[in-house]
Formats: sequence, structure tokens, C-alpha cells
Amino acid sequence: MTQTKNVEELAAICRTTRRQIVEMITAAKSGHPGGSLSAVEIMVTLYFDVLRHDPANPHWPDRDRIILSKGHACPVLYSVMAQCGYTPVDELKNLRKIGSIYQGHPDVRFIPALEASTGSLGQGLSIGIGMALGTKLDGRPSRTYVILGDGEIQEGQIWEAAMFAPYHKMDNIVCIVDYNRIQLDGFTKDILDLEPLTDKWKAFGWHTLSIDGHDIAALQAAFAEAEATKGKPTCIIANTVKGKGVSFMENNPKYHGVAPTQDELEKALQEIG
Ligand SMILES: Cc1ncc(C[n+]2csc(CCOP(=O)(O)OP(=O)(O)O)c2C)c(N)n1
Ligand SMILES: [Mg+2]
Repeated sequence: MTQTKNVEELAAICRTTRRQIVEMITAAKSGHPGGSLSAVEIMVTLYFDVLRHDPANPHWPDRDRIILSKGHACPVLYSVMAQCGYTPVDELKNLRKIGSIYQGHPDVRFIPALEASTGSLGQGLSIGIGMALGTKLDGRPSRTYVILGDGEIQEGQIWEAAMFAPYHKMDNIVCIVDYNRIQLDGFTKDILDLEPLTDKWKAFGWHTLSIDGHDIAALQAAFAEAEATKGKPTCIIANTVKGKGVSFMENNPKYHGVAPTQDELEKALQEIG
């Protein structure tokens, strides 16, 4: 793989990623398109620009760590990892099939290059903090990135972790909240409102940024600011649209966990381009 800072090149990878997401979920006839599509720019910018990693040497001790805590959005993770060369692209069509490495949630038993198995929401930030403490103790330059869902952060375990990292001055961990404002069966504001979300993370001691999570240049700037911030962890609130890139899925709670039909796939592919 080649990494790039070029926004046009990253945008082209995002289009490929969106196509692969809707294709693999349609083939599986089940899965989570909405939260996969909202996280595309976040994941592509991380894997193809920000992360220091080597797909040919996935357990390189000095690598940066990345955890998709909202594991149900694994189609975006699988697509990006495959494009990087960690795993086969041609098997993406076997998403959710028995025996496939691409299970319905990311599983290190099938993909050893993953840092953690996820899908039981609420655990990823705690796992990431443990890894970031470990790499720091070992004197490694590694940074750890954790992607959280907005519905996910209603879990109490998140706030225990949120309290811990600033107390330990952990400037080697970054969490990104995919703030698409929709959880499993509705809008967060109608189920358990998160506002004022930026103030909450700030009050817990995080350097906190609020950006457009589909703006690749804004993501690049936010990750650079996080790396330059010393003595505290950074939380990036990435304002996103659930289902981004496919008009009938955008901001529509129905497509949290419903696969497109064959007709819908064709329409989606036309729109993604
Ligand atoms: C502990 C736990 N409870 C419930 C679920 C079922 N579940 C899967 S996705 C989801 C909603 C997550 O919403 P959000 O974090 O906003 O994800 P996104 O919008 O990014 O898809 C729920 C409740 C789960 N996976 N884990
Ligand atoms: Mg959400």
C-alpha cells in the first residue's frame, strides 16, 4: 500500500470503500450500512494517511494501534484493511458467511492483524487505554486511535475510561466519536441525548475538537492537532451523516441494520459513482 496526504486520492479511496460496503452488505443480505458509511472518511484518513503501520508486518511493535469499538460497522474496516493489503479484497463478498474471515463483527481469531475483537459496545476505549499505557511503558512511539459510536457512548464503561486517560496524562491516545446522531432504532436526542457532548469530554479533561467528519482535510488537521497536544488525550467529535453517500440511507434510522435490496444496491452504486 502507499499512504498519501493528497485529499483527492483519499476521496477516491472513500468512493471505493463506499462501493465495497454496499456491495458486501447486499451480498450478505444483512449487516450495518448506515454506521459503516458514516465512518468512511474517518477510517480512510486514518489507514491511508495518519497511521504508522505496515500491512506486511502487522505486529510491528512500534505500530500505531486502531480499534473500531463500534464493531458492527466492520464493513468499513474490512474494506479499508483489504485495500491496505492486510486481507483479501475478493473475499469481501463472503461477509457474514460461515467460515469467512469477515464475520459480522471483527474477530481476531479470523483476522490476526486486528488489535481487538469488538462488537460488544462500550469496551473499545478501555481496551485502547490499556494498549496505550503498555506502549508508553515500553517506551514505544506508538499512538492509539479508538473509533466510538454516539449511541455506544451511552455505555457507562466509556465514562470510566474517559475519566482515566486524562488523569494519567495520556497524550498517546485519540478517540473519535462518529457523531451521526442515530443509534439502533432512532435519534440519540430522542433516546438518551448526549448534548452538550463537546463540553462533557472537555470537562473530563480531554482536548476536544468538533469537526465535519466527512471533510478529509479537517480530519487531517484534527489528527495533527491531537499529535501536537501534550499532557492530555484528544477527543475528536466527528459530525457525520449516517448512511452518507446514499441518499435514501442518509439520516434514516432504518438503515442502521438493514441490507439494501438488489435494486437499492444499483441506485446506491450510481450515486456513489
Ligand atoms: C453492549 C451492546 N449492547 C447492544 C448492542 C446492539 N447494538 C449494535 S449497534 C447498536 C447501536 C449503536 O449505535 P451507534 O453507536 O450510534 O452506532 P452507529 O450509529 O455508528 O452505527 C446497538 C445497540 C451491542 N452490539 N452491544
Ligand atoms: Mg450513531
